[in-house]
Amino acid sequence: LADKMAGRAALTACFFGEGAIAEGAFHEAMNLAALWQLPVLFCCENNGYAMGTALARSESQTDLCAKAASYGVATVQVDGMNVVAVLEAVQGAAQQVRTSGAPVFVELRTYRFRAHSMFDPDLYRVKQEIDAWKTRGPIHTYSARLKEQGDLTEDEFLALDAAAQAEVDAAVAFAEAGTWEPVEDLLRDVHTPEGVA
Ligand SMILES: Cc1ncc(C[n+]2csc(CCOP(=O)(O)OP(=O)(O)O)c2C)c(N)n1
Repeated sequence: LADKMAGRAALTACFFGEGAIAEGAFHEAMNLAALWQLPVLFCCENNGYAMGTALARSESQTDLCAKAASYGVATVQVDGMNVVAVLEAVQGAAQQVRTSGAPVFVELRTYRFRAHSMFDPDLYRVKQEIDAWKTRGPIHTYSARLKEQGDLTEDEFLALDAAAQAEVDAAVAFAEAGTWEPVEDLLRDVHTPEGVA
């Protein structure tokens, strides 16, 4: 909205899980983005479970694109496990937002291999389901495709994998060695008029 009012040619991308679609804020955002023709790319990562709640247990309409479409928002559904399909779908959707100035809703159909958090005992689904989705894991399928095409060797893959693991290990070590934020910083970047918060 700010970009449109200021006449800036910008696009805002919002990322959220399908769990957010059960919240009123999603519907208000869809309505106003469509009504006011705002340049927003809504990216919904639909992994089938909001924490431990399967989509069909919380939604009367499980077709998420139909919900966005009911507000007059253009929609695209894509296999979120396919790296190339995601790239193409999101590039196309972003282009559509830029040329039309109107919002587009992208549903990325994917899966969460691990529990929602360390407090989630993961008892709401069977191991076979997780294993079946793992065979479609994008790191495996995309690296296999690159190897088939002759664009990646096993050694190169292992080197990339080790580099990614080292980066994560370094980030964890950095976080664990860090100090607590000072209390004075709690309201930094919180956008409220001074004194109100
Ligand atoms: C505004 C708000 N409402 C409710 C919650 C409680 N809550 C935490 S996670 C969650 C479900 C999230 O679902 P999804 O985004 O699909 O996440 P996933 O389990 O796939 O990580 C909810 C309702 C919250 N954190 N914030």
